[in-house]
Order: sequence, then C-alpha cells, then structure tokens
Amino acid sequence: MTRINSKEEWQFVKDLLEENKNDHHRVWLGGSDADLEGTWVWTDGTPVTFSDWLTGRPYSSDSTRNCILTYFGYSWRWYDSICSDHRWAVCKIPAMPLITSPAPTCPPVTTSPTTTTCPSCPTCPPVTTSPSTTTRPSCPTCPPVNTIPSTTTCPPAPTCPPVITFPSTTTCPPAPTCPPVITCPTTKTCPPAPTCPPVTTCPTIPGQCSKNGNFYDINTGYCYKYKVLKDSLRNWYGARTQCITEGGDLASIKSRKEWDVVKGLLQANGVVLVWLGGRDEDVEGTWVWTDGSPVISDYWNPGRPSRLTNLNCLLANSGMSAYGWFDVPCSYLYYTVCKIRE
Ligand SMILES: [Ca+2]
Repeated sequence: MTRINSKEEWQFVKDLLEENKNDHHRVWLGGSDADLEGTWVWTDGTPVTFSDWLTGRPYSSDSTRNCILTYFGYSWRWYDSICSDHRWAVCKIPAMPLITSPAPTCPPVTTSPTTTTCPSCPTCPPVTTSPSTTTRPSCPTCPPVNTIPSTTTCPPAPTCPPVITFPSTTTCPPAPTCPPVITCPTTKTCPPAPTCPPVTTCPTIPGQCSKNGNFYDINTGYCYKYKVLKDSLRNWYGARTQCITEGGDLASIKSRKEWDVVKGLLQANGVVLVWLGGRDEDVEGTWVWTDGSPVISDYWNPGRPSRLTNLNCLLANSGMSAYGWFDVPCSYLYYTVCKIRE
C-alpha cells in the first residue's frame, strides 16, 4: 500500500486521486496504528513522518479507527477510519530501476578569460633606438569564448592560434635606422629687427646751440657759452687771464642779440659791475675787443667813453643804468664774464 514520504509525493498522489475522484471518493493509504494505539506506521513498519491529517484527526485513544483513509470531501485530508470498511485503495509499486547513464564527461571547460588568455608576448630586450618606430611582436588574437550551455553538450574548447614564442634573449629584428634626433633650439626665434632708417646727425641749425642759453654767432658760425665768475673780484687783466684759463676770453659783444643774451645772464647771476673784453689802452679812443676787432656799440652810458687816458677798460654797470658801458681804470676790481666757444 501507499506510503507517503514527503509533501511532494503526497501532492503527486493527490493529483492522481483527483483525476479519479468520480469513481473513488475514499481511498486507503498504507498507514495504521493497529499494533499500538496512537503510533502510526506504514505497512513496511516505518513511522509516519509526513502526514496531512484532517483537523482533529486521528482521534486519540480510538482503538476502532486504526487505518488512514483520505477523502475527496475533505480535500483529500487524512483521517483514521475503521480498517474493515470497504474502500478503494491506492497502491505504490516500485517501478523499474532507473538506469542512470553517467553524465557525459566533458573536457574541462575553460571559462574565459583564464584558459583562453593567450600567452603573453615575450619581453624583448630593450630597444636602444627610437621607440616610436620599433615594433614588438603583437599577441595573437584569440577567438571569442562561448559560454557553456547547461549540461549536455560541451562546446569545443576554443582553439587558439599558435603562439609564437620567442626565446628569452632571442635577437630581435634589427632596429630600424631612425632619423637623427633633431634637437629643438631652446631659444625662440626672434622676429627680425625692424629696419630703422639710418641715423643721421642733425646739422647744426643756425641760431640754435646745443645748450640752452648759449649763443650762436651767425658771423663766426660758432656757438658760444658765457660764464660769470663770482668767485673773486679781479682787475681787467686778471679777469682776462682767468677766462683764458676757462678756455675762452673776456666776453666780447658783437651784436645786439648777443648783448641781450649776456645781459640776461648777468641779471640771472645778480652781478652789478662786470668786466667785458673791450679796451682802448693801445690807442686812446680806439676801442677793440681782445681779438682785435673794433668795439661797435650804442650801449655806452651817456657821456661815455670819456677821453680820459686812465679809463681804458670796458665795464658793464647796472648800478647806474641797465648795464650801460663805462670806461674805467683797468686796475679796478670787478666780477668777470667769460665767452667760451663750444
Ligand atoms: Ca681811454
């Protein structure tokens, strides 16, 4: 008789009973407690470990109901019933032993990427020349590895193309001859210098000298500077000697324009009495500059020059007039103004 060992087996049996429920509403199973009340065992003596009892069943201490019956009306739940009743039964018969064929032995399936990884390329000795143009042997490409389906057939192991191995120190193909390395200059190339027009020295412009306050004499073509000496009072001769030492001579006035320049300088220096370079010492009444040229002037103070033979040197005097010219003794002591050619 049927022994139910598990929930799954019972479901299988219930499905079978359900298919035949129109003919068999109550069906015996193989369990019984006839030998010992309350201890349910299957017909082969093994205890009932799986059960699907109806609620409240089996009755406790009911020695009249000792066999397991299942009923369609109870949704095939079990209950204890009287063994002598006539009911249908479901039998459990061993089937033919299963002949289990061993699973096909698959060759070891190599899952990617471990066994499909091609051997790495051998390391070549370092290439000494330009690395950019030196080619190393590349790894062979392996075909893609298929994943193994569930059980039965094993895919053929992927075949890798033969790997070309290099002996460790095998000579590599000769390094290609690289072009010489061009060292870039560190300094940038500067743009060409602009072409400048040739520098020409400016010609001397008449009337303009290199320094402010200096005077250009249109007659001589030279520029002159003037220097007022206030360091000491000197007589006319000492004044001239000092001017020669300064590189010039006592100032000679050759034009009104020059006199305006010199007067401005005297005023700027605040000198009142100052020697000029004229005298009539050699010929009374004939006034000449130190270069021998005649003194042509309308700057004489009124009444001057006198005809006195002891007044032979030329003084500019702003104390009595605006630097009118006076003939005075050459031994008198005054300031000095020198005229120096640039
Ligand atoms: Ca005189």
